[in-house]
Amino acid sequence: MILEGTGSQLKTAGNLGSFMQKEIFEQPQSVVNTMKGRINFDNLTVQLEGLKDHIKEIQRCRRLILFGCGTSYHAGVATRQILEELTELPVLVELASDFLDRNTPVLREDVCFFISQSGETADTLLALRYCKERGTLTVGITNTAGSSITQETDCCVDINAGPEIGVASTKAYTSQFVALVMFALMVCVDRKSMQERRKQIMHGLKMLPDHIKEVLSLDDEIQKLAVELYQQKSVLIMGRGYHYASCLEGALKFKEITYMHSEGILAGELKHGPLALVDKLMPVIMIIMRDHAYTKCQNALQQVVARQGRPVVICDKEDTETINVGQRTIRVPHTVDCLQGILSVIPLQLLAFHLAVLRGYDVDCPRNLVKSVTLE
Ligand code: G6Q
Repeated sequence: MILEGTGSQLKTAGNLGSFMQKEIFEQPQSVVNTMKGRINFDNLTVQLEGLKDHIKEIQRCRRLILFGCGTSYHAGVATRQILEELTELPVLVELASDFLDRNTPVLREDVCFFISQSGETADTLLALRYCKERGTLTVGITNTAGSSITQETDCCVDINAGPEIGVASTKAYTSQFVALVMFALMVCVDRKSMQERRKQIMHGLKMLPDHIKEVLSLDDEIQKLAVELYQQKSVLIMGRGYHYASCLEGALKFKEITYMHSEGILAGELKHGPLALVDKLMPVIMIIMRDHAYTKCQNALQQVVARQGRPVVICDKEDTETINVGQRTIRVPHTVDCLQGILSVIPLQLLAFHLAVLRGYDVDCPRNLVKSVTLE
């Protein structure tokens, strides 16, 4: 399906032209569906029914291990930091295929999470069986009730994002993200020292649908950026901390549907190699948000600019320091640090979509890919 017209033309026609675009624009509602009936914003509690019989065991465990492939793996990378902070447990994130290639020790005291939109991905399912055989508690995070992962895990959280048809995952990613943050909030409910932090995050979750709407309203601006970029061969996406996952996920969207070469680069690694790629011709997108990594990201920006790079910066709309230095910016609303990654990834979803349309590709069914990878 080749789309014509700009994003806004498609939207005002009340007829979003592809499943992917429709699913990107559903995110203010899909994140609400993930939270619905589970969060009480008055008494600041979270109840994930599927986990309630196992929560004590989870609180006593030694490590959390998150498994997934592709986008679902990125949801683990995106939430690792807040899980470490709120659970005070070591958290490992594993690509299921890589985990299976090793003879990886897992311990009975580990709790293993299997993140999968479809619930049928072969590598994730095989990793689940491997962990089960070794006696760990297994938890599914899926979008498909009745799927193999929901049936074979000891307990499960349905992310309730609604059916996702576009091969490139969008709303499932943000709902997986929200579900994992809710899990972290549930685990630390009794920790006195965490109550202020929990309140902040709950507030961020409450505001999330409005913040996502605000990001989606940047669609026309992002479409214009796509017009400038669509004939390029390559795009580098750089960030760190909470936003490294958005870089990886953005680069995956670019590869999948635009067929452009794209890499998500951890800004802390720039000097160890990737900086050699930067010159005045290389398209670069940087994510710089007002969080604990801000100064380090500003340093990375200076390194890129010093090599004649002209990055587009996704930043906080109130960050005048970044806005005033003359870089091209995409300005998103500010939220609590651990949820900001949801707002930094959506501009990249939109950009990938517009680039693919301008390049004349079928955004819903990219070449060589299928929605559910049921073979190893
Ligand atoms: C991303 C894709 C893909 C997907 C994996 C894992 O845009 O949809 O990377 O996330 O194939 O699929 P499941 O989440 O269904 O396990």
